[in-house]
Amino acid sequence: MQRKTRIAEVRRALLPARRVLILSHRNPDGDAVGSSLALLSGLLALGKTCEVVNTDGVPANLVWLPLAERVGIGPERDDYDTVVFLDCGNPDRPGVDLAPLRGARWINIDHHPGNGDFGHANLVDPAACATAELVYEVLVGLQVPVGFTAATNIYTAILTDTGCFRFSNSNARAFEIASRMVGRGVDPSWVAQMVYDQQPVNRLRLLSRVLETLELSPRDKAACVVVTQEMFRATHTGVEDVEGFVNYPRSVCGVEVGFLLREEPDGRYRVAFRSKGRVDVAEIAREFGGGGHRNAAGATVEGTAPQIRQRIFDRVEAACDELLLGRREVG
Ligand SMILES: [Mn+2]
Repeated sequence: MQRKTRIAEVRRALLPARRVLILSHRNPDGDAVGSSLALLSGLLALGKTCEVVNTDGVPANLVWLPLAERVGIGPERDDYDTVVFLDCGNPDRPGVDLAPLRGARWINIDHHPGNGDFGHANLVDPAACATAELVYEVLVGLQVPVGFTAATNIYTAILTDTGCFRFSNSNARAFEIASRMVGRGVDPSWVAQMVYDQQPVNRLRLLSRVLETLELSPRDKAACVVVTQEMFRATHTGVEDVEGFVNYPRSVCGVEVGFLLREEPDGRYRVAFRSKGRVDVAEIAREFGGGGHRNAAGATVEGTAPQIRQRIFDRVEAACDELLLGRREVG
């Protein structure tokens, strides 16, 4: 279905809504928080009662976002007529009890490939640079003015989800909307400073330990770093401090796929994959029971760090061999 039709569908679902719950995925990023708050500002302007919930709260580098103080960590009522899922590939991603929400109308707005259209209304487009792009279009469809508050949230979501306009989702639309948001008063230099230049010193102490674990696969196509619970304890840090670390192994010269293994309290490992674009890491993540985008994906895996690292090294090297073969056939 065309995006326009989907937007109209979401608009029709939102217009009669009175009590709206806005949800996004656990361990939220700039897109999860930014798209939630942008939608909140639009729905408040339409006079709706809204609650924004993220089980993990707002990460420290995003607490300055306009309306961030409105994010709660659990639903406070059980009489919502509408629930909006943002940036969630499936309804379990927010980590909230869905049973009391079954009677509400579910609206699903997302850009993850493989999103199962689990809502009553679905606006899912993997071509969107961020969920916030889709939220922006919904706000335009609802004819609510996009002021400084919504603009700052949308701009920040696009900035962070495109990796500061470096990832392959940095398309013309990303720049177009970002430019419009600057036109509404967003200051890019200020936003970048607020998001990226306020790092807690403990995060850098953690980073220095993590970089010590850097290993490359035999032919340097994959690079891996490991984060352990012991490192968190030693540096007084937590999961939220790891955000972005996976870009270091990915940034190594010649490497196609960077990945980070993060030890969970139960001993399993959360794997974050990042590709430079040639290797589809969503496919690899699926083989490990996870999923995601072509260039950014994740999975939770059992085993020791060296075992998991070896399995992924083998898999990435095989994928690179296939690419090479493919190129020869073409040539
Ligand atoms: Mn996103």
